[in-house]
Order: sequence, then structure tokens, then C-alpha cells
Amino acid sequence: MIKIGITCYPSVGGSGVIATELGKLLAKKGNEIHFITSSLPFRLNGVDSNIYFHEVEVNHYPVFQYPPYDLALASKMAEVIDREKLDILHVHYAMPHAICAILARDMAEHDVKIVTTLHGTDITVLGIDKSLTKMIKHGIDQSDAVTAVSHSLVDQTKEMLGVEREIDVVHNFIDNNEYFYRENSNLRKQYGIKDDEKVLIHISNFRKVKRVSDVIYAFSEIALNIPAKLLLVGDGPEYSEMYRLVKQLNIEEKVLFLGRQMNVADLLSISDLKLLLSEKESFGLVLLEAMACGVPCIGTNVGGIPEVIEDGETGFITELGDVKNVVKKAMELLTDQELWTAFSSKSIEQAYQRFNAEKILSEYEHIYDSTLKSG
Ligand code: GMT
Repeated sequence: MIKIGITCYPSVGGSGVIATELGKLLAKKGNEIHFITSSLPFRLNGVDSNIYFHEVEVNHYPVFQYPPYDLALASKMAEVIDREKLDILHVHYAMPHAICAILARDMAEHDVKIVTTLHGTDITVLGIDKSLTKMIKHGIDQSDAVTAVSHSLVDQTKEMLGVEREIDVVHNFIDNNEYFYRENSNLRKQYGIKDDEKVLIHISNFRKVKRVSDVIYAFSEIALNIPAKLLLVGDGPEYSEMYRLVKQLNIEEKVLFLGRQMNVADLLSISDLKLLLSEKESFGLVLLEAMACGVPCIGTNVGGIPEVIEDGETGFITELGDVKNVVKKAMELLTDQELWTAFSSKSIEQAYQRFNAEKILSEYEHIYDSTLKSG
């Protein structure tokens, strides 16, 4: 049994999902898990005697111009390391979590190892603010072990930060008990989807990098050729702009803005095709969720997306911004039932084989073991 502290962004987002699901799996195997986060991770919705939650509270003293969240987190980490005698502190994101963990390790009396998982946005941020380069690199260099969610992210991290240390690739995974195909013709009816209509789906946090407009442009072309509906799931800064675009293209009747949804597997189960046309994506957990529900995907040749979608087997890879090709590939799949069924079965097979939770869990366990043995 090992004692592991986990820090992640607890709100909706793939990194929070992965961190929480990993903690739950580790707890099930008898390890003691301590979540140290600003609020209860949204996937931490059950009771497990091996899971503890330590909330980071930030005092709002009038003398501080900005609330010192990062320092409060480091302080809480040090407190939990000492009190609970943590063996490992597994932080998701170098910035700020690895930096906070390093400070906490310096402050704590009990010896702890830091494992940092990179999810990509550190690197995206870097593209915008080069003044943070040194700090992100420090977080990576001073961690005892570093993992990244794709080979592409490792290459990008090394290239952009000049990092030389070893970074292990541990792909993301899905909870097999949650993501699977379930028959749900009733839900189709509730959404007013006709029997002959194909359903396309996009799920994201509607940030600019997700290029939701490309999804909408592609859909508007597809819907000219076949009866179809588009489900837009999630919320974020581009949401209102996308409403305007849908109105402008005169396809309001065919596009359903569903906002944030909890039971995504139900929505995936009524979908025929998933589109993720991002300009930055270190992995694309939503692709894996779709695949597990038997939904083929079309994604851009960006970041880790080609590590998840096998081009011509479980979906198609298209160049960024090549909306015409997205339409062509989508039509190919949606009008050929035999091809669609082959892609759908292969998607389920790969989701369970390559990105199986038990397999990925053992990869993390191996990293914990060798980090602890490294002295
Ligand atoms: O994509 C986002 O904006 C959210 C971000 C997050 O913190 O969840 O996603 C990143 O981590 C996910 C889990 O590893 C990956 O599946 C996403 O591809 C990655 N997003 C980006 O690289 C833009």
C-alpha cells in the first residue's frame, strides 16, 4: 500500500477526469489517496474509505492585491505530506501544481516523491507567455518522475522548453463501466431526431483552440447532402459566437446546443460520428470516450489526436482547417453502413485494448514503484 496525494484542476476537463479516475482505481487496489484541490473533484461522487479530500482554502486579506492560491496550495500540500506521511505527490500540470509541489517538498519534514503529469495546456500557455518558460521547465526538471499523455506532447515539451530529462508516455484511459454503447432510441425521440437522420457530435470546452466553427461549417455542408443533426455539448468562451454562426448559416433547426452534460455516454450512444477539429490537443480524451461507445471519429492531424484515432481504421485524420476533406470523409462513413460498422467495432476494440484502465493503471504503478525505489 502506498500513500498518494493527488492535485489537479477539480472542475470539468479531461485532466481532472483522469486524475480523479486514477485516484479511484488506486484506492480500489488498497492504496491511500489524498486529493488536495481547491474543491471536490467533480468525478469524486462516491464514498471510498481509502479516499480523503483536503480542501485548499485561500484567505482574502485586503492587503493582498491577488489571493495567493498557489502558496495556499503549497502550504496545504506540505501539511498533508507531513501529517499523512505521503509517499508520492502526483500533480497534474507543471504549472502551477508541480511548482507548488516542489515548494511543499522543501517545506515538509517527511520525504516525498513528486510525479508530474503533463496534459498539454502548460505548453499552450507557453506559446502565449514566454516569461513562464523557466518556471515550467523548473517544475519538470525538479519532479522525480514526469509523464505526458502523448508522444506528441513529449516532443513538444522537449522542443519548446529544451527539457532533456526522460518523460514517460502514459496515455489517457476511460472508465469501462461508464463508457459503453447503450441502446437509447427514446433519447433520440426526446431530442426530435428522426429515424433517418445521422447524428454528429462535438464535445469540448468551446475554447478558440477547439475550432468549433470548423465543426459547424463541415456540418452545414454534410446536412445539405444527408438528413442529419449536430449535437454541441459543453460550454465556454466561444459558445455565443457559435450560436451566431449557426443562425447565420440558417441551420438552427439542425443544431442542438446542449451545454454542459453529465451523462455523455448516453449522448454518444445516439451519435454516428464525432468531430474534434482542434488546432491544439495533446490527447483528446473525448475521442476515446466516443470510441468506447462505438462512435468513429474525425480529428485533425494535431498533437496527440493521431495517437488516438487510427486513420482509416477507427476514423479519419484530416489536416487542420481542411473542412472540405472533413465533409468528404464524413460522407464516406455516413453513407456506407458496412464501413461505419467496421470502424465502430474497431473503435470499441481499441478503446478497450490500447486504452484499457487496468493497463494504464499498471503503467502508473510501475512509475510510482521505480520512483520510490530510486531513493
Ligand atoms: O482541452 C482543454 O482545454 C482541457 C485540458 C484539461 O485540463 O483537461 O485538456 C488537456 O488535457 C486532456 C487530458 O489529458 C487532454 O485530453 C486534452 O487534449 C488536453 N487539451 C489540450 O491539449 C488543448
